[in-house]
Amino acid sequence: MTQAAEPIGLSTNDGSDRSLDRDCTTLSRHVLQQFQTFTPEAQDLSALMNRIGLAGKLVARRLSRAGLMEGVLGFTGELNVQGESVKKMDVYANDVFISVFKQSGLVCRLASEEMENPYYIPENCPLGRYTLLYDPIDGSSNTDTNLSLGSIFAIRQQKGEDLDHSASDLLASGREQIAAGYILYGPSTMLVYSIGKGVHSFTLDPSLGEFILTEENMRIPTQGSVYSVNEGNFWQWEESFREYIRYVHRTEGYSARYSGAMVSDIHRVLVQGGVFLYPGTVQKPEGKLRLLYESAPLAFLIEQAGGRATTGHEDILDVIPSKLHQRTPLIIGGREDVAKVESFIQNGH
Ligand code: P6P
Repeated sequence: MTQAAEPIGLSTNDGSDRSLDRDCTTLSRHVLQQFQTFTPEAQDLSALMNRIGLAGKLVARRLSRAGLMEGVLGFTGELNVQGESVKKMDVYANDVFISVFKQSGLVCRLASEEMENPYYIPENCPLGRYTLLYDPIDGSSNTDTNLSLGSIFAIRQQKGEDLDHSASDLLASGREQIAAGYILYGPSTMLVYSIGKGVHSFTLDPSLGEFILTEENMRIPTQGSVYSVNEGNFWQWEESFREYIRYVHRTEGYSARYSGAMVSDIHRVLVQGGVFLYPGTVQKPEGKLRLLYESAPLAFLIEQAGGRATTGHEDILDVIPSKLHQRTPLIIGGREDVAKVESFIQNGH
């Protein structure tokens, strides 16, 4: 007599239904679960995150084939608004984020490291009340060497009509962000995000073409062994930062990790604990990293995970920029690790 098939929906011995449920916990579903409602705002953010996921998939696909295709790697020969040489991947990824939001009715404006002024998607304005701020490829120096890279994003609610396209409402503190996160293009492609209800990570399952929930409510260790900084800049820093580096050099238990892509280094700090820092220099006290689409989104995320992010004198999320591409010093990580760096600054070393 043959064994009757298990009724669908009941858990089976191997827990296969549980894995089915996990495989169905996609990004868009998870956002709705976070809201525990289906209001228009919840639906909007769910659709927004789904499109950011699509952008991540398109960039990941391009990166995975970069060595096999013409015209993917290398420089364009142009300089961006930051005066930096532009990689072909920078341009491609920048265009991807614009394309995924066309005909979405969601995002009216996109502000990017690669564009001097925000890009408007006319068909979405004024209906679309959201603005996407993003660094399409963070760590583009790693593109031609097959090392980890990232994309960083933040979502803000448009304030006012912005009829003159000045986007002046974007010059506001990071506490105005309604969502933020990053995509990490590494051995696997991960998307980590928060809508202010904790930090959650997803892993791209290429066989499904979906980001599947990996970890919910991530918490950064308050203290870790990793310090992540480009020590090649040692002699350009203020003395307090040199004193901190001398401290970790002579103190047992610290390890230096630095990849050249902030998303990769900060993901390590989120998972294992520690601190990432990019101080200003005597010549450029404002630092290298940008506030609105690099430091503020990452600060939002790390604070949601129980960590801290500061300029050394002020919480990153409290800084109100005077210009779109404003730069900032950044110290970000576990509470105790950030406090240790601050102690050298406050003691006026
Ligand atoms: P440096 C990449 O260009 C980036 O913005 C961050 O991702 C990275 O941490 C940093 O700059 C690297 O800068 O000066 O150490 O090469």
